[in-house]
Amino acid sequence: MPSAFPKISTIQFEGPTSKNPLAFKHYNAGERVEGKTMAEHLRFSVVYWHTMRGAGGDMFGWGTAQRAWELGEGTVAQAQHRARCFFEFVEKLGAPYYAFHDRDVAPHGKTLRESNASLDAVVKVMKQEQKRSGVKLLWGTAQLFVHPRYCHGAATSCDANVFAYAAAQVKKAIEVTHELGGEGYTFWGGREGYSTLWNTDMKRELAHLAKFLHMAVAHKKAIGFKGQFYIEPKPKEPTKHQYDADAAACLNFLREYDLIDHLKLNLETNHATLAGHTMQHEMEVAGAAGALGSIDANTGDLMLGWDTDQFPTDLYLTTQCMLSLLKYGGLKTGGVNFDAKVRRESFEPVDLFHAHIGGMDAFARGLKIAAAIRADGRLADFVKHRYRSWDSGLGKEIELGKVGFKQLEAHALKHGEPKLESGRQEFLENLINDFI
Ligand code: XUL
Ligand code: CO
Repeated sequence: MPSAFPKISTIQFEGPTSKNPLAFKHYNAGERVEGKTMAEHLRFSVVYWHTMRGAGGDMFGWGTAQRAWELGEGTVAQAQHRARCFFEFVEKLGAPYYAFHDRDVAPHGKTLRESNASLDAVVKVMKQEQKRSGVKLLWGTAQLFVHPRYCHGAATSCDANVFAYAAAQVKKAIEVTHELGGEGYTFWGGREGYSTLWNTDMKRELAHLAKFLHMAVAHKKAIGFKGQFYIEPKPKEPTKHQYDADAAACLNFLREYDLIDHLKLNLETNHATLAGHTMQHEMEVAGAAGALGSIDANTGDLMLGWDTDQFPTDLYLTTQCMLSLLKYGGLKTGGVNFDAKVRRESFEPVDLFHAHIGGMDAFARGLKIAAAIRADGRLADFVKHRYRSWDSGLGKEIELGKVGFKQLEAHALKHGEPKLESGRQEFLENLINDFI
């Protein structure tokens, strides 16, 4: 097979002084940080959809991307060829994982049977390519938002026949994920939400979504798939309100419908910011609930209010991500998955390399900075010290549930006005800057 990236060889680590744009300056896969290699901490993953299927089109213009492997045929053979090109990219980049939707690797058929057959034919090639390259599947998912049948949603559609079609599609997607040895499976509710409440029975739709997920859990068990299920929060886009709005909404939904033991969260930076949160906030919400599963690493644009899915290069962002990840014990089945796309103006294949190398280096630096902040200890000591009134005496008794309002009233009457201390935000911001 002719090379899709003939001028590019495997990306090497050359260190911080290198001027080579096609080399890592900070991501050194085998380098150890806090007792694990960078590769083990970061578990980088490339997404099939933006990397191979993103043509750079927007609502004002056609695609711009120059992709020699796009022959415009829409056939299974074409999809198989594209899959081989994808693995060449991931292998040359040196990322250990990838993620895909069923319908971005294989064409939509006229019937479900035909779609499944096309998917099987492409999965066969993906399996061969995984074996050849050593690249593994982080998670699979089903695309339940492109086809017109899903215009009212999939699991939350007003039409039970659509629910059934979506269930059949997800059943197959879980099965091929299992076949490819996937370490997880993600549910992102592409159109699980509403455009207007005038036509929507929200209570019923939410109950249907829960039923759908319970069926998925049952099927997972039935076929012996051991991968982790994730739910991916996003507040809006394409619908005006997506039910999986943010980490807190997802956790509440999972608890209400008795799904909390079966799904963790796959958090995405640009989704967090669309919800009015920072990624660090979302990671702390998930981490505190023991539900921090995986991250879709990208970033938005401060000036734009939509999901721009840009590659992450901001060291404050990656440092915050890595501080939260290290705090909650690191990634297990999840990864740092670049759900990100190059700009419409960055239309050459080499831009795909620049983008991923930059994201990987930014996360490697975030990891090193976070580890240095933790080794220094002043930040953690400050926080610990700030809460010291809870470590003994009254605070400890409150935490242990040994006192009630009566005893607390007696305490307040006896001790009078509490003496507070500064929160020292500016001091801490300066402290963090010493490491960046
Ligand atoms: C959409 C998004 C999806 C999911 C997978 O905003 O993030 O690509 O990650 O369906
Ligand atoms: Co995503």
